[in-house]
Amino acid sequence: MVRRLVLVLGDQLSDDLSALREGSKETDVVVMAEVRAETDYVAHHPKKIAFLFAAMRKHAERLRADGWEVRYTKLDDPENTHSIPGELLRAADATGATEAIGTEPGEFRLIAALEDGPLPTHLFPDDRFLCSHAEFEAWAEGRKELRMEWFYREMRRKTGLLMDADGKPEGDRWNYDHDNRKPAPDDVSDASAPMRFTPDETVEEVLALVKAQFGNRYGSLDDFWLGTEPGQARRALAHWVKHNLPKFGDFQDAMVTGEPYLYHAVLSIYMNAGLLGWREVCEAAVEAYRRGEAPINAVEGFVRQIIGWREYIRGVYFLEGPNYPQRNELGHDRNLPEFWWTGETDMRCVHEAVRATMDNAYAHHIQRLMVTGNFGLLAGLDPQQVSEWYLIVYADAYEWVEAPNVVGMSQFADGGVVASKPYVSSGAYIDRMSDHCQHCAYSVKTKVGKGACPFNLLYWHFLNRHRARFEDNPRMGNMYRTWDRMDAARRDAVIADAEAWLARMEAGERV
Ligand code: FAD
Ligand code: DLZ
Ligand code: SF4
Repeated sequence: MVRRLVLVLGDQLSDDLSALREGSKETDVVVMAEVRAETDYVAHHPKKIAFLFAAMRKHAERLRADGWEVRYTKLDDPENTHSIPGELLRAADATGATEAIGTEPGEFRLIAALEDGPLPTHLFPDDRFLCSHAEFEAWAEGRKELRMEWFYREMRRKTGLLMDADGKPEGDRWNYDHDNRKPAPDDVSDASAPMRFTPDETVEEVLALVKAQFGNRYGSLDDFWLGTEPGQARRALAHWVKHNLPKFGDFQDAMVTGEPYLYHAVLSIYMNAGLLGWREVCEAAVEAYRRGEAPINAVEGFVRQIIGWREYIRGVYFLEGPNYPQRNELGHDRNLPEFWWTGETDMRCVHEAVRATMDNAYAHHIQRLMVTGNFGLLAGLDPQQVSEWYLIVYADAYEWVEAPNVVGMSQFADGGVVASKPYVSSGAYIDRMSDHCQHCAYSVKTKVGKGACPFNLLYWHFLNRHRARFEDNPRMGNMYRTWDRMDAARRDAVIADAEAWLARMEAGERV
């Protein structure tokens, strides 16, 4: 029998992986490697690296216990070539293997490196997802617009999740989003923080390595509490279903100072690395609904995020191809301001989101979309710099999921593949959904002049500078009519104030 290498990447830590299914414990050798090419292609948050390395080391042990021969390279191994193709080649030399197999990586960059690498490597589809590339392509074929809602209904039918015996959606409605927009509650004392895990020996060893090698990077390594094995991820899921799922729907779009997680699941970190699968996560939520422990709006909303949004986003990444992350349809080119890295800004909402991100390698969806994302789009930041920032700072970020969310949904740089209109809002939205404005140096009620909230100024600046593109969009007509009703002197003052504010930001002043 030919001896082959079976590559398992850092975000492929699932027991049921196509490459492992295709490999043979009798003849093949699993290769796993901690390498600089992966830690440094962008300067990932140290917590993300620590989480992955610890989870990788434990996965290697599980595979060994399961009867696999595993060649595992630690980052500080003096022989480490520091690239995945390099480690495959070294393993081939050592074992006599002449070819490798793997599961398709979630980034075009790494797919190309493996396909063009020195060792013949065959990649099998990543069937840990519900929707294959071919199925998504077939769904997208001939459609003028790739609306997530229609895709989601297909996935509901396909899985049978929240469907009744007649093939109708549970409760006769496909989507309960309308019920899921409650503003920040006054009291969130019942929101439970995600389940925390005390670092064990493996995690401690990795934390020391990451501190020594990546300690100077953006992001804090302190207070590491993430789970790093499937059993822990499952306990975190059960904990969230019990404590927070019931309120997840109601307050999905809310933001509260000092509550970085609110009722969110904090499960994408585990799911994207392979420690949890879409089915068990959805089933845990649906079972809570069946037991009468969580309402339909919460459970449907959650299931939609997983079999709808998550699968749709991945479908778009692979459908649109390797150039997708480079798109810049709005021609935005402003550099990222320093406060995206430090949180040092008078904008309370941005400060909260950036500080939480630095501390936890996590921010919830509405902070990502309506605070930092919204700001980036309004201020005309270069979408590639914005995208790189998101890839660096979040522990759940891999390009397949990060790029369509950032370049597409949040920055509209794909020209409307993911979003039918740009996700822009003035300060009023943030004020309605959060308590941040109450603690802010700016005044959200002030639209122009001294102390005006920058989101108010930049909102009109954005609409004004992109008028030719958006004024005929039926969902944006109202915005332009409101703008046109303002008297000309006020419009000029808003634009002048917005430009002065942007100039101060670009000059590096505290804004
Ligand atoms: P919850 O809010 O509790 O949602 C439950 C689950 O639904 C998540 O765990 C996730 O698996 C899934 N989900 C929800 N929305 C999306 C979505 N739009 N795309 C994919 N999955 C989704 N998600 C990532 O996993 N990685 C990223 O790099 C990432 N970057 C983002 C960047 C921007 C600008 C935006 C607007 C969204 C991004 N998202 C990303 C989607 C979403 O914000 C995160 O999945 C979510 O915040 C993760 O936290 P949670 O587990 O507490 O999610
Ligand atoms: C994100 C990441 C990091 C930081 N380090 C490694 C690593 O050292 N070894 C590895 O196999 N994978 C790592 N990863 C995950 C890969 O970057 C990921 O597989 C690709 O980005 C494709 O999704
Ligand atoms: Fe953010 Fe404006 Fe509110 Fe300040 S006033 S928190 S900048 S929306």
